[in-house]
Amino acid sequence: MGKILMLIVVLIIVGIAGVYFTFSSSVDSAGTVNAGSLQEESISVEQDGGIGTSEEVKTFVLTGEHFKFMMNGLNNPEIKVKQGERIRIEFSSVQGLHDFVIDEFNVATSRVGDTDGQVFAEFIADKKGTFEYYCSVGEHRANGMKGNLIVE
Ligand SMILES: [Cu+2]
Repeated sequence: MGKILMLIVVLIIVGIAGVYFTFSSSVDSAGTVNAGSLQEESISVEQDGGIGTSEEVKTFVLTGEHFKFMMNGLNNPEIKVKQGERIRIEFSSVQGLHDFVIDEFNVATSRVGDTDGQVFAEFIADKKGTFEYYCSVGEHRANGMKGNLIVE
């Protein structure tokens, strides 16, 4: 009797594991297909696949307002990364029209106003140094809307 119970328990466990495995692998493939509906996500998924690495993306979330960038309460923050890292900049405006540009990495988001939501740019920090990021709208850069990306 005890052996039969044991056998039933084992069968149930194996069954659950099998269902779980099937379920999780179908979620993986469905997730990739469904990502098409989320434009941002599908782009990063494709880029990750294209490069052929599982390296994670380092994300920085900035906002723009009159003549300055903000990140975590800091004005025109230093953005420090390591050489070779994949960087994602998520940018939105809380006031006025702005963008986020780094010439040396060919990074430029589209210009956003405060009702336009969030845009992003991704790049690989493939060279060391200090590079200026700035807003290319009007005289914003000259008025101090800029900061440094430091690649170590
Ligand atoms: Cu600006």
